[in-house]
Amino acid sequence: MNEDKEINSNSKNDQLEYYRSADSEDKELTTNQGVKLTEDELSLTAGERGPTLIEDFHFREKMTHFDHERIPERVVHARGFAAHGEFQVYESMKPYTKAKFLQDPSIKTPVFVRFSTVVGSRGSMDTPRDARGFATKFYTEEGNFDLVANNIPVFFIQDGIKFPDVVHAIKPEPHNEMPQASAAHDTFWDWVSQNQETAHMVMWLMSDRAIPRSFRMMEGFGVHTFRFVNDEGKAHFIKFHWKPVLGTHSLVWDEAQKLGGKDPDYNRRDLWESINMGNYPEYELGVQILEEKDEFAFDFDILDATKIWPEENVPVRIIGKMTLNRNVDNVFAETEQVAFHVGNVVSGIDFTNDPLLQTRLFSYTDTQLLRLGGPNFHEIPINRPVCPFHNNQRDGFHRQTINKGQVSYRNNSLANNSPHTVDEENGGFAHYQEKIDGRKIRARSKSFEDHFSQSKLFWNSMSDAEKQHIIDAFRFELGKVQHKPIQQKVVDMFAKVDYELANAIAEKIDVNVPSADVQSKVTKSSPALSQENTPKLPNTRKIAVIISEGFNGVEVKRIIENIQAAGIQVAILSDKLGPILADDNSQLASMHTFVTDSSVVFDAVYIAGGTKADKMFEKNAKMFMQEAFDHYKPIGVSNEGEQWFNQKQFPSKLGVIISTHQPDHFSKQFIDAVAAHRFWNRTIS
Ligand code: HDE
Repeated sequence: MNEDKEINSNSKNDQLEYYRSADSEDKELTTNQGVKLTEDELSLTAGERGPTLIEDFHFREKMTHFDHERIPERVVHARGFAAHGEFQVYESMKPYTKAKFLQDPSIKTPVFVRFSTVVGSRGSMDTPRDARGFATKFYTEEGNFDLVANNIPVFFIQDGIKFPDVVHAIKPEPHNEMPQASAAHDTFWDWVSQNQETAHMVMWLMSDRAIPRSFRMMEGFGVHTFRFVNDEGKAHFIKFHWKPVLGTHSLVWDEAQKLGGKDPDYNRRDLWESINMGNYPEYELGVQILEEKDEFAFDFDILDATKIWPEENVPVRIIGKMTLNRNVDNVFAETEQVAFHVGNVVSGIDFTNDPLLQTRLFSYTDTQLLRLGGPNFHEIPINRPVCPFHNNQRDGFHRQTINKGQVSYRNNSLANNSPHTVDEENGGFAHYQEKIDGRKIRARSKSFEDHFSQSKLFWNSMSDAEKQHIIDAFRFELGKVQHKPIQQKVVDMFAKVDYELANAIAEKIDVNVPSADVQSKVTKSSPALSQENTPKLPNTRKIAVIISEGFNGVEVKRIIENIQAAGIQVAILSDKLGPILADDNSQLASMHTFVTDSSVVFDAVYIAGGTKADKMFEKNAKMFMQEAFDHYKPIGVSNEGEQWFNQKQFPSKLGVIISTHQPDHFSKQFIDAVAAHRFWNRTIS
């Protein structure tokens, strides 16, 4: 397949088309053997009230297949959602890498991206406090390159031999399998306090990064240091970044928890609907590039996955863009069966001695052998490269390819020693010839010992609101811990980051005030780490417009037109579904009610009013408004909505846009407020 074809953005879709089942509509029902069936709802019995007969091959086949429908979920990152898209480099990266998909700006490489939470089971909610996986498979002309990234740039541990331990500690506790999809329990915090290299990642985990508003609004990080190698064999150290065009935005913790019940599919629905509407998520690919001579130029070790390279010291160079433009046809076939592997690299991209990276190189194939049932999972359509592949591997469970010929070994003379190897100049992968000289030893370099300087850098970089969110998150998580000594040890640990932080936690969880003199002395900050400094755009945000009968038809419709023109999605909400009559006898169709939806599924609310609004507002809108207000969301009010809002005496008007009966002026202010995302400095009580 695809033996001689050039790769383009449709290559993967074309390949998948070959495997798509024919549409079943109007087709005859058959068994898997193709036997046409006369009946599908009654099993074969001896008499109408008699025993069921084992010769019923149809029943046996149907039930057997059903009985075997499940495969093991991923041991981590079990809950995920994916989409197809394309990647295009902005300018040739030839000086740094020979990877073909990074050479030519006119080439569109097909990609498949799976986003995930880490800890929860496959059926858990989308919005727990957790890191998010952001795994991309690039189907390049030289083979698949997998960038298996997270939305947090550092990891809990420095050496992958501890991965089973940290995962056991954070997953539900084994004796009672609680809590689901949450770090807020004793074993996790016990582990944190016993393994202080976790400090930096835990700071990120307690921050707003761990509750993203949307998969479309989060960054991605390759975490490890990789290498780019050019066609002269020269290498650079690099780190990969994804930067969402819409900026990096987060939920409020209370909102995230409520969404877990109101819409557990919140993030996947957002991705699915956005792509269906043509609001294609876009991410720019960035790389931080370091000369090999600068390997030791920093006060951290560049091989340590608990460290970032601050963007202010090593700028992120934006090199291309990925657009997700197609939803999957079948979640199991594509999203569930996709197998990413950090070891899937192409010529021009290579590894480093980061000990965390090295252990990942073992784990991914190993886990997929079990999950996907044997060594041929590269043949599953979603995993197949779009370029040709030939070797002497044969057989195994679920082999699809019918390899022709007598020979399945090298060296051979019977088939001209085919398939033949390829030299480096012609695209053969040659591992970077790093000189290694050392003793076999179980020890870690002293350059990995500082766990607190970058934790403090992160803390220093947060806005006041972001700092408060981190404090609140620690109070929540540690407040759920049952063992006092664990709470105390964690507070003492984070006193090494920042005294104010640790003290603020201690004060609410009934443990001793930590020592003031152990905190990190770092005073630097990195503005790139704060979400305050992210792009802020109104596009694709979802707004509830609340109306009742008798609303101001001319004004409301004008405002809706304006906000839609800014790319905002409008959901008309009332106390009933169907047409709602305006004061000028025009109407708008309500597709949402206070029963079907709550404020947490919207980014902002516009209370337009209506002559019959009073009763409806008093009964239903009160909760809706209060919640939107407490989640710092933009609020627009006009007409009866305004009167009603004023009666409620909310403690702040920050982020509340009040109509001046100049709809265009109001729209502009409201659109700006929506772009601002949240008004964190609003006084909410
Ligand atoms: Fe993974 N990780 N991981 N991980 N990881 C898996 O592979 C592992 C790490 C990441 O959507 C597993 O197929 C080890 C860092 C993503 O299918 C498993 C270590 C980063 C996904 C595994 C790490 C990641 C996985 C489970 C420490 C960010 C989901 C199922 C050395 C750079 C991919 C599977 C998808 C999945 C092992 C740490 C990202 C068990 C041993 C750091 C996005 O193989």
